Amino acid sequence: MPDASHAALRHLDVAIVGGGLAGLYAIHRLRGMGLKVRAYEQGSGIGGTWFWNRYPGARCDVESLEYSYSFDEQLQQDWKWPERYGTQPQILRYINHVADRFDLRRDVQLNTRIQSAVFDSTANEWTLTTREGETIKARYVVMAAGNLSTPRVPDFKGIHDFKGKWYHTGLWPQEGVDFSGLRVGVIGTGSSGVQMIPIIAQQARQLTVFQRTANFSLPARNTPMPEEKERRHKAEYAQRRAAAMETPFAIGGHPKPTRKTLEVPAEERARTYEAKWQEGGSISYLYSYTDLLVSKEANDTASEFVRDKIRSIVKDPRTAELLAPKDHPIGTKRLCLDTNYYETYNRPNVSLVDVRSDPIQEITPKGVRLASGAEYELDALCFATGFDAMTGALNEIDIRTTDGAVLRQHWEGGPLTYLGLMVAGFPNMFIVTGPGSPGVKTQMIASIEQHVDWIANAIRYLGEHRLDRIEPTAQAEQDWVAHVNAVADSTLYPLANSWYVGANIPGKPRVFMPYVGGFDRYKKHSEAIAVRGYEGFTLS
Ligand code: N01
Repeated sequence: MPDASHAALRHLDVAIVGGGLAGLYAIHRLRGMGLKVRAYEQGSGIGGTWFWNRYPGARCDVESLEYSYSFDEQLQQDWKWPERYGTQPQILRYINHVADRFDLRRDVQLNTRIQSAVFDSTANEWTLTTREGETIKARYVVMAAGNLSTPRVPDFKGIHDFKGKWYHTGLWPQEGVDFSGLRVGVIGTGSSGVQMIPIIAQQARQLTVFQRTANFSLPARNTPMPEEKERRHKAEYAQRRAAAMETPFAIGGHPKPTRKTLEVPAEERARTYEAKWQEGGSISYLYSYTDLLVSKEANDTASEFVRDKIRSIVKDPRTAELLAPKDHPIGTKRLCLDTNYYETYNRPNVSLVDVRSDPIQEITPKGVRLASGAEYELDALCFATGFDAMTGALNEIDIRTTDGAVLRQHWEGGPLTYLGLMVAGFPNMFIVTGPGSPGVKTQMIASIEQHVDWIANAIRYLGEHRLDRIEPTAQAEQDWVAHVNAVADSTLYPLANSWYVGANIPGKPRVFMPYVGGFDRYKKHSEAIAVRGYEGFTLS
């Protein structure tokens, strides 16, 4: 509950929704402009994604020297990442360090869920209300509520009758879970499932994985941080960050490919794929050739290489064939990174159940029953079933204006934004890495910093020009959404049933949500728009 100091009506320049990596940087950046800001975070701690996703094996799939803030040279020099890829506890420790180092906590209010946000079109002011009963007034709102922050457990019949314990990866208990000696079921084989399954397999008496769709996964090849690698990286950190800005994924250190896949002889291709498989990481693999994400024929070669790897690792041929993805080209769903994922299926205590051919019918008090009637008795059940991605967090807030605009209605047919940053009809409301932004297809922190800087500059511009509001025109929004879709349609991405198109949520409109034209193009374009006096926006 908020303490007494929160009870009075609060007036802010900027109310920030969310206390994760985006919300925290927004506090730092906007407070640095002399603005009165405050972030509202529903969790009992800061960190967003890295606060909630504490499942066993949770780890970032971008290397730790890249997946970190760039806004402070001394911070990036001082911080020591212990491993090539940061674990959830390591990243959460880093976020807490940043909050302390830059004194951000005093402007974060924890355990506070924003329930509604209403824009008064006459006063040009937002009024936010919290579940805890507080009212906040602010000139601007920055929605930093995350893209994968609304965990989703499928609506299985009988789930509440299950006698064992069940968990979702995105709502994992802070104290952890001990699966020793238990019969455990995991539903879902996306990035979360793929990371969690090898660890749970080591603890559980029996692990049953319920797979609906096989996903491609590459070895992470995680290691303790090599000292020499860290030293070299830090010696040229600023240049490396700048170079990352010139790439589609905002990740440096990978030479851009120059050749098309089929121009290269098959034996040479196989050697390249093998070298990248051995090196580990997903960017390097997708950077093998220029056309892997635009040509199906090219992609088939990279997909088949990984399918063959799966067949060579997994001893039982039936299990191997089930694990080998065939319904989407590699890279068109988020490519997973793993440590011993496929090897785990060779363990005697692990079995794979295909719930594509025999779907889950219901959860029973004892376990999981499939349509065929087969029942699996379980002591614990883990849902790695994903999130209501990109729109879930904002649609949970009742966002409207006194002019009658309602965000949930505006987005009924799928999210509409201009640059992923603002929505027509909702003045002075900014979104960090929203739908229509490249955020989720990039090194997320780079996109967060770029978006927040853009927002800060827009707010400064309004102040300097004595203007009260900014909003995109309906035409600019329509054109941007059409552009986002046209870019996606020129690639193989739409071939996959992924959360990028809302496919994991029954009834969600199928619209391609992220901008896949590349971080580099997006950054130049959005910044040029600002330089041209905020083209496509109405300022008044
Ligand atoms: O979720 P997902 P996630 N019956 O949506 C299955 C980021 N992330 O939490 O594909 C049976 O990818 C579903 O099956 P299907 C990353 O961006 C990053 O794993 O819909 N199965 C799928 O297998 C990632 O993409 C990191 O057929 C059902 C799974 O559940 C995003 O978060 C780590 C089902 C959901 O996969 C989300 O990943 C973790 C049903 N009714 C996450 N409903 C790293 O940085 C759903 N499924 C490493």
